[in-house]
Amino acid sequence: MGQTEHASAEPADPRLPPGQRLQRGWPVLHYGPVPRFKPLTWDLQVFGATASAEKHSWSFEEFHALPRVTVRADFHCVTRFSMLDNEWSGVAARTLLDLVPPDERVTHVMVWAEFGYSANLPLAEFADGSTVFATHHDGEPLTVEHGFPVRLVVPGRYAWKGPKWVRAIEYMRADRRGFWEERGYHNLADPWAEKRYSYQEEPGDGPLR
Ligand SMILES: Nc1nc2c(c(=O)[nH]1)N[C@H]1C(S)=C(S)[C@@H](COP(=O)(O)O)O[C@H]1N2
Ligand SMILES: [Mo]
Repeated sequence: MGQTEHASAEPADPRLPPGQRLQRGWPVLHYGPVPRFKPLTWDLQVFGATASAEKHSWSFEEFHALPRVTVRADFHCVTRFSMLDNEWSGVAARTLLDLVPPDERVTHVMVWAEFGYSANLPLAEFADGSTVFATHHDGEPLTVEHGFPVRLVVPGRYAWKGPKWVRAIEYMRADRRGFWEERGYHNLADPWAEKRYSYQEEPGDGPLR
């Protein structure tokens, strides 16, 4: 490749992971229909291997009374678009872990959304301070297409690891694949290492399919 070619190319934004391009505007992307929000029956549950062995659930009002955080983060979809510098506010996953502790054998969580969509995460990634159950984006309440009333945001992973319309968190003592992880996407979903597809997985990256 010649010098001139290099000079004419726009310098890549260092916040863009390999193979990603910038997106203007915010596309809507999901599998299946948009759920209708039912305020009276909506809850957010924690189940599985809790330390107390009990399930926990928050009503819509209770969830909205929890302590809140704001996180600035980039957003990377595996279909190669990225949006930089989003402001998400909501409840830190860390806060939910403190309120409903997992038992000491928990290694992973499954985050469940309406209609059975799910995504698995290592407990450490879930517990990271940047992982947030977001109700707002750039100061505005989420629209229903973008996950109202609450979606998960996991800045260190491709965006499919962030279910929209979250309804439950399952504490797990072993890893298990979520919706896309069962359908050909990489268990780890690290955008910086381009861990996009399950055929790239090394032994130990995830449970067998
Ligand atoms: N419930 C649910 N959440 C989902 C998805 C989905 O299909 N269902 N798709 C994921 C994918 S692949 C992406 S890129 C983002 C897109 O979020 P957006 O529509 O707000 O841009 O949502 C994620 N969360
Ligand atoms: Mo995506």
